[in-house]
Amino acid sequence: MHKRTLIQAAACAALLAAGGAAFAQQAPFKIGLILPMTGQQATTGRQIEAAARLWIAQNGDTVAGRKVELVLKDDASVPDQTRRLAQELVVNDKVDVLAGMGITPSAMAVAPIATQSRTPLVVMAAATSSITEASPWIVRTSFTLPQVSVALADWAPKNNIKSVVTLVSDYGPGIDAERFFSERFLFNGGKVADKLRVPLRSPDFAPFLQKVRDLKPDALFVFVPSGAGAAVMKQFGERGMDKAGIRLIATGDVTDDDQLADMGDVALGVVTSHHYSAAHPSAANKKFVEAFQKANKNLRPNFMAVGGYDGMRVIYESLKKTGGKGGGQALLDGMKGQIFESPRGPVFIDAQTRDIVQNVYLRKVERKDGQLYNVEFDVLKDVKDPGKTK
Ligand code: VNL
Repeated sequence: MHKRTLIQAAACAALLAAGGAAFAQQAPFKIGLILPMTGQQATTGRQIEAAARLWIAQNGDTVAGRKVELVLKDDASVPDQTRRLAQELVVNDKVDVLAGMGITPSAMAVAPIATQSRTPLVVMAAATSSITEASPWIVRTSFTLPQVSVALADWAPKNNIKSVVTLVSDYGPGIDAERFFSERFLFNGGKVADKLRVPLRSPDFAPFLQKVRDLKPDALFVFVPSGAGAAVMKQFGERGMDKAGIRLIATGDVTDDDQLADMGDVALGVVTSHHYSAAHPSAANKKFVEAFQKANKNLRPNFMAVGGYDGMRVIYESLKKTGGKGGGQALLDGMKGQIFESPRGPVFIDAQTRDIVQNVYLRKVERKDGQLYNVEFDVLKDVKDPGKTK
């Protein structure tokens, strides 16, 4: 009796040990994805989550034999929440990678946590140039405002736009857009009649647009974050700006594919520059848009979705390179220098800056198959972020 119990106990312990080892080996690879699923930037969260899930559905939830788990958290784009959630994900959930970051203040709040915990942070949305300099553990798959603003400042003076007023959201990406657009536009001989900044939270564009009407520039240049474009467009139309002969030019954040279909005729003809259009005419993009719409009740993917989709690819490819083992430094090294064809076109993660190098397209809003789209008519190839200080 006694002997049998001992043998049983020993067998049990051996089983437990073996099970423990197997368990340790197969602990899932965790991606802590922090997004604004509620609040003013909720469309960004919805787009990126859908894109990340599409990536997993298309590529499987196992990489090099290792199970991958997405741990999604909603920060409502409140930076204090983002920081707290990132801390919890690193300390309690022991995530291997942090990802998401709907707005610049969220990315900035998490940067020190990435550095201290040596956890790679894949920024999929936020687009202020300096973000990648806030931590050597940051890799970006979205874009930067300087990257997309300069092309428009070259296009405008060649197209009868000699004077502008700029109107931007008063925080990181808006200040980048204002500065890089204005500097280049001035360099090209243009005149900037005024620079207006609107608050990020619950902006009222009316008084600003009134001021623009009085100044009567050839064009109004706008940056507002994804989700706010439709309100700008509506008020631009209601105030008769277009009829007063003022053209609207913008970064593609304003004619956001998430909202563009419902913006109406006022959007027709608006010229923007950006890195992604759902109408980008490549086979890879057609496949992406079709699959995304099929999986999401016909929702059209926007540039945020592509940032999320490509961010997942960068994580998967890097995990593959480590043979499923992961490890902060090895993952970060594996992310640097990746080259691939994104739905937006060819892209490259610059190993030096950890920022994305990509094509920037000039686009015009046109009706295509009965729906409004950003139709590309020119391209600047392989544009690096001009905002880097080093
Ligand atoms: C940011 C930049 C956010 C561009 C955006 O949408 C955007 C940012 C939420 O860096 O905060 O379109």
